[in-house]
Amino acid sequence: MNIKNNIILALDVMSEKEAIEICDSIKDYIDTIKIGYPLALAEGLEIINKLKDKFGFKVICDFKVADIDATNEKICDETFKAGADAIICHGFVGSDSVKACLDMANKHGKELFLLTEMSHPGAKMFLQKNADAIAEMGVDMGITNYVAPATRLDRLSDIRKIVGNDAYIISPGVGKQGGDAKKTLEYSNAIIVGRSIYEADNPKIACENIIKSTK
Ligand code: O7M
Repeated sequence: MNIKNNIILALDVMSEKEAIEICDSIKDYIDTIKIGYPLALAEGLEIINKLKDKFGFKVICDFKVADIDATNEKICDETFKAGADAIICHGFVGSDSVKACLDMANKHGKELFLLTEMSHPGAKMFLQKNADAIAEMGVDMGITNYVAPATRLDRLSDIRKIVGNDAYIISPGVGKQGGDAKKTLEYSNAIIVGRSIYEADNPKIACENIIKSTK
């Protein structure tokens, strides 16, 4: 995926109106947005095509798909039909569940991102212990896109080593969760930023400052 300025906006706002206002202010700097449960549940999946049509964005749906294979297949199918360019799935559910997502992404000619280790402190309880194995599973399955944390650069670096330099890693946790944009981009292809942009008094200037900080 080619992502302008290597920044993905995590658009976790709760209304279409707010989403459009934020997108309008950052559209010169950002061409890829991540829509998760907050906005999709508040406004429905139609929000995907509304924002794509209005701004020409690429949309990554962060539904952290984590069910049995048969259910994952249905979730991914509906999400791609609704216009998503990519979907994010969890890896801890195992290769059969992940394969259902990968097959559906391939069927639609769209992309799949595999979530390895998460960025929040709670990820250390269970997920971290298996994150390397999740990344290895992704490599074995031929997956080329990954999500790995900006909040633990040692772990991000470990995951980069496992998936290799040709893989595409996107990293959440910059800003509010404590991660640094420039340091993260030493290992990641793009950062995911939410609150530091959409909660800023001026989201456009917040974007400019993040981009400047990465140079
Ligand atoms: O910049 P923030 O902290 O306001 O937002 C970060 C976004 O990234 C938000 O949408 C989270 O749901 C998401 N995220 C994480 O913060 N940590 C993770 O480990 C994974 C994700 C994510 O995008 O999952 C795919």
